[in-house]
Amino acid sequence: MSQDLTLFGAPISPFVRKVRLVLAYKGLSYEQINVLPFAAEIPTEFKDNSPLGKIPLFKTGEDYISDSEVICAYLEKAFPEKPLLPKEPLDAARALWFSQYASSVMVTAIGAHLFAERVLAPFVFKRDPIESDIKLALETEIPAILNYLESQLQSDFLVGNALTFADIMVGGMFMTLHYCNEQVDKTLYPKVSAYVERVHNEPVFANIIKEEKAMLNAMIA
Ligand SMILES: N[C@@H](CCC(=O)N[C@@H](CS)C(=O)NCC(=O)O)C(=O)O
Repeated sequence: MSQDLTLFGAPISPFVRKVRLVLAYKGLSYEQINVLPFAAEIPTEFKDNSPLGKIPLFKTGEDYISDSEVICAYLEKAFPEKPLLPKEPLDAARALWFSQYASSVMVTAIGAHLFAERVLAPFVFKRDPIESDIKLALETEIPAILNYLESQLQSDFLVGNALTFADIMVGGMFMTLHYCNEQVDKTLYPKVSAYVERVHNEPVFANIIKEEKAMLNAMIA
């Protein structure tokens, strides 16, 4: 590889996970520096080079890039082998749409309302969960997401017949759902349930799921 790559962030963040999945899929090696934005100790290099203080931050050579979508766009251009953005313009738009949808709607419901309250609140933040957020996620927001995805799935993957940025981010959010001990109901959402199983069995996902599960178990022990 021609230049050093460094990823700053905590793998359990869905935005950091997205970049880790893309790096792994493209077969790129990199250094990982753990940064938790709310921790007492934040590395100076991260503070000095992350304008919004959010993870992930990425370093390529001597340059820094913020925001997971932007980092992924960079990786796709810099390392075009094993593409994750379809060539056909409308397919590319659809892949980016699902990535956006997962980064906004799914992160709010599954990440902020369910995972943060059911897992992070008791085990990391050491406070009582906000039960109304969990209820909102489970009874309203997540069913709406599953209905939408069920209506959109037409083949093995969200766009065409190959893994794209859409599956990277959507599949990643289903990892978070599983960490909350929730599964997709096979009877109500047969296409989504089969899709999640298929994507999570892709080698790139299977390896990262194994790594993250070990980290999560250590975190909540
Ligand atoms: N749009 C950003 C969102 C990144 C983000 O919100 N990361 C969260 C962790 S999951 C964070 O760093 N939060 C700290 C903060 O908002 O100060 C991206 O895609 O990278």
